Amino acid sequence: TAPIRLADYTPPAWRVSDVALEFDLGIDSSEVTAHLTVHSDVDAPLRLDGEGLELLSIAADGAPLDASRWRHTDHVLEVSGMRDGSVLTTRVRVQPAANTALEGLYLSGSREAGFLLTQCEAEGFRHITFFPDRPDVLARYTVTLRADKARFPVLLAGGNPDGAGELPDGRHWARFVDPHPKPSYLFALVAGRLEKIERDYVTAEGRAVKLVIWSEANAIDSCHYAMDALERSMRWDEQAYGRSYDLDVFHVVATHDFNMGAMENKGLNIFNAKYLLADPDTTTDDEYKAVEAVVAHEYFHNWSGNRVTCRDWFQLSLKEGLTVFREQQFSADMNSTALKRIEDVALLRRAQFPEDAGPLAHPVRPAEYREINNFYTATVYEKGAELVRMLAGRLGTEGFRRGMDRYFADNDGRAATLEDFLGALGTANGIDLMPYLAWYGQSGTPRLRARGRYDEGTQRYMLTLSQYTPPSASQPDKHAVPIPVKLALFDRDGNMLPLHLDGEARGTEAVMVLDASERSFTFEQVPHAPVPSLLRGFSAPVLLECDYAPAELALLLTHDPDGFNRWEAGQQLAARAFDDCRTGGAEALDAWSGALKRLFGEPGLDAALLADLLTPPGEIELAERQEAVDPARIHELRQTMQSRLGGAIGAEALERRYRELCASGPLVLDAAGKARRRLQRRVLELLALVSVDTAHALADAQYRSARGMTDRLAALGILVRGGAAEASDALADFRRRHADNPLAMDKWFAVQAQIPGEPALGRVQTLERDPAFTLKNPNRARALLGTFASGNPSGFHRADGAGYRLLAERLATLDSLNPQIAARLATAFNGWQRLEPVRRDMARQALSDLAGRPGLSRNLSEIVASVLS
Ligand code: HT7
Ligand code: ZN
Repeated sequence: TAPIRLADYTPPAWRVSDVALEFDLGIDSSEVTAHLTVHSDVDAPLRLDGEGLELLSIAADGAPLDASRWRHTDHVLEVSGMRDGSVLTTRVRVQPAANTALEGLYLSGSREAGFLLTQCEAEGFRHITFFPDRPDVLARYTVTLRADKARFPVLLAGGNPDGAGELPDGRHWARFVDPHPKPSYLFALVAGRLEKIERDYVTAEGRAVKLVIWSEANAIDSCHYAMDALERSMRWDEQAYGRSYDLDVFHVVATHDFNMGAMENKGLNIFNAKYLLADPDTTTDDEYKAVEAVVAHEYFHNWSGNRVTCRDWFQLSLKEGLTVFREQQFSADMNSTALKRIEDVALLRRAQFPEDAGPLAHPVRPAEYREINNFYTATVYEKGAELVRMLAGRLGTEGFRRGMDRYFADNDGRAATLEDFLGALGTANGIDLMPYLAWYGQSGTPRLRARGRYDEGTQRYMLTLSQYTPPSASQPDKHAVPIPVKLALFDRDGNMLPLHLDGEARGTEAVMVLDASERSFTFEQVPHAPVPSLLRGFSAPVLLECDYAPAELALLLTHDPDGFNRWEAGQQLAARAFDDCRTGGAEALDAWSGALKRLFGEPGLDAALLADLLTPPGEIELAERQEAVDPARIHELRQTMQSRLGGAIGAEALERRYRELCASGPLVLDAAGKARRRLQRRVLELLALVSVDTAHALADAQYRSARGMTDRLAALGILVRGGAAEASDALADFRRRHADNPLAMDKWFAVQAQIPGEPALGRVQTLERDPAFTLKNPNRARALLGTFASGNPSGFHRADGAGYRLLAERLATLDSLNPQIAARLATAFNGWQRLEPVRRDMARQALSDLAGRPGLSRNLSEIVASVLS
């Protein structure tokens, strides 16, 4: 298929003002009647999208349509002779139980006990009925659901309830009206046997709202945390952005069968159960945070995405980047600003930087795509959020709020573009932000070079900043982008120096904007050669290149008052320590382990921050800095550097600290409890590298006495990844204990898929034969195959290529069931060109074999072709 291009955008020839949908729901067969009131002022046929629909009838303004007036080809229904204001009625049949792609109307769970639901973003609505399925067609929806009452007692759709009643033959109906015009991708329905919890909420504007969370009966007690998170999110959006909820009901539904994390359908959010259900026995601390974050993210879409939507899918980051940023702000406010920033930057480096450095690189606003589902990427989400953060930083808190108010006011009820966004932010502040558009149109991570020169005679420090973005195949000439560099200068005792720039005192922290290829900034009244702390708070998504001496990084790691910057200095130093392990050097390794040993003994240092400081960059990030990547060697060297750290701190000190951190009493889910568990886990991991038997005995004891999933899974991971003798009993116990809980069982599969090195493949193959494994469930497929391929570099990248062949085989099978999931898992091959030659050849062979298979989906073939290019 030919690519769809941003440059070819044209407004829709036909608009739809009102949609009345009627569903006669059944598991094997559902009938959908759609009445579309259509409008146009041009003389063109009405073209509607539709895929996999059995057309039963078609009429215009109540009269059956003559066959000469319509044509149904492949994926399009074309109708001629429609007038402005006419109503087109189509009736189609779809088959929910046969829908394994989980796009459109499908069945979650078993035929006997499962429920029906929809997923429409990005282009699922065309699998439900004929419609101009594009985000710039906004319509008012009235939805009537009819179904057997015993099998489908609960009937839900987006919008406000507008009546319900009984029908003959044990059937019933329910109607919903959404007063807010919306694009088709925000349509949703749910029908089945579900339980609920409810809460009353009154918005800042005085609207009484019923909040309802639905799940299958056995999970309803695990919905309370999400309800609290939802209420916190609603309050926060009122306070931080002045945005209130705008319907009388807000429904949220959990499903175990979902392609992504969650979906912000207007008034009817649908969640992957992984991001909604939470209880201490099966949910880790990190997962609790993820539930809070995803609940908030989907809720925040109600304004950034729903009230103001996207003109076309090229603008996806307009809603996703902005909403990720809003969630980041919320999570920082609810928890810890420094820890949240560390988490987000670590994610960016682990997921987005590699994407931006390889054949899958694309701009935050791509210029073209074949399959839009392949563009829900770390670049669109995470880098997109970083771009909003830069804009917010440029405008300051008040200016950004002013700009956002303007954006929402000007674009409410519209399908907007990134130009609309930058325009509103800029206009509200009298600033031209359009230079930032360059960030949206260019792929690749810019390199930021920093060189400092101190002149003792004049007491001046000149900092020269320059930028460079490596060319890519589709963009051989990259342009300079505006890079805000927040910085501070430290003296040799670790104190921040006052900044004097251009004769002006600027406090101790300032932002320099590098708006060209190179610029120099001269600081005056600098008493000694300073140590610059650059890019504070990660003020721009770039790769910093600065020739720090290890001692300078150790100084920042030890003294920077800001938790994030401390961590950042530690990460840079750790990367250098890794190089020492590779080359036999010692300077950085000693500086890193020495500084951390001192911090380990420092009273009062936040336990969670210390845990993060003690964690070097992951194997994926370390591989990014290398040529001819050998993942097994990287794993080995990272283990070595960590054992050097463990050795520097000392087994005795580690064990002592571990025992101090072991809690007695009930499980507490507050920040202190989470921090303690995080550090306890890290300390035990380090101990396992210097005193393995002691650590395994402690892990075994921890597994058995654990009061919650965080401690239980941490212990299990240490035993399983460390190849401990105790591992198999612990795994058997875990399975017995959690056999009925799919989310816990996903962890059981995932933890085993993380076994490092050669043995991982055999374990994965054994687990594939486990009765609890199925490729049909995305969470299960991701837990085993996704963790193996994307989360276990030394296991997946076996030197004999068997990991590549296994993945390629499974992708072919998975593609026939669920192309979205197959395509996503295939991104594990990204970066194969940078592998050492033996692995590179085998990865290429596996990919070429896969590419040569007949009948691959558009989703998978696009990823495979891009990765191979
Ligand atoms: N906006 C949602 C995207 C999404 C999605 C996209 C493609 C296929 C399935 C999907 N499920 C959800 C999620 C979000 O960013 O909030
Ligand atoms: Zn989103």
